[in-house]
Amino acid sequence: MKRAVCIALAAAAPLLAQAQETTLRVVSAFPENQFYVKRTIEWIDKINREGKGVLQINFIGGPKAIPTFEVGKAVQSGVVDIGFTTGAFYTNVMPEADILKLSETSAAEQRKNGGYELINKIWAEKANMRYLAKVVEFTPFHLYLNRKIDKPDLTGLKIRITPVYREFFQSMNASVMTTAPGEVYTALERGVIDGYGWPIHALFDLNWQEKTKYRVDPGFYNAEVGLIMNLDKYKSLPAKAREYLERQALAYERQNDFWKSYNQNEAKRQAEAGIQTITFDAATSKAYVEKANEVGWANAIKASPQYGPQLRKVLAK
Ligand code: 173
Repeated sequence: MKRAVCIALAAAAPLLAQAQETTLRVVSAFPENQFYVKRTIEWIDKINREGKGVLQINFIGGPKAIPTFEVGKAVQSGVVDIGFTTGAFYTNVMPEADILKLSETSAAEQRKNGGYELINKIWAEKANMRYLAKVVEFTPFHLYLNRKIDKPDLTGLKIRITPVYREFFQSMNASVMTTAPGEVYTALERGVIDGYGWPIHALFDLNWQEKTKYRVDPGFYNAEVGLIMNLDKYKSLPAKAREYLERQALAYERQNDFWKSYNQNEAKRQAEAGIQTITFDAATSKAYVEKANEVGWANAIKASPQYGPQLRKVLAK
């Protein structure tokens, strides 16, 4: 009898170990053919290789699985565990999400100056989320156009936006239209828009260089792409799985210097593809960037009188 119990326990041991392994479901708000997503899938592959028996991640897909602007809600409600997205795509969960674009301090600095804790306080309280890591930064946004301008005036132009650019482009009299990245190519092809806001990089991933004539320099703000997780799921993880996930997320974030050289090369590629730059005189350029920041913070504080000013302390320099 005793022996039988021993044998039964021995047989169950691997099953018990397996029961400790957690599997998380991840979706991307960016199209799967974007380099961002490929890089994230490589990160997931590494997690799965090294995390056997502890943590596995199942990549569900891009906007075909969950539409770009619904990923935040899916993470908030726990329909998925983790979202790969940017704050501008989940302002329908909380307006604070889009404020991260105003970061002048780096993710590494925000881990030290209280920024990371503040972000997680807000994300937990208002969105039922844990902000795991920022994995794109050091990346300005630009205005791309198919019509030439000689001053920062967009009167009569229809520009594709997300919340990132709305108030800034409207302050230059643009008429604006919000779309997910996956719809920009067709809008350009059909001439529905005269331009769009987008980072300095990742144009080629979606072939937009084929339909783009000009880039306005300088850029403004600082693109943020991150990994957000359902807070209940995060809290329910076994300690070992949570530590492992956090370690891997931090290791991914620590590679962000990668974007500095990548972006230089992307600007070069744009020039080689025939995209011309539109620049203004020095005073106008300076005013352009200052206006972006002014409009950005004014809107952030209006949208979140409670947290806008607190975020400013840790994000601005
Ligand atoms: O333009 C966008 O779709 C957008 O808001 C964004 C934000 C961060 C990275 C890439 C795009």
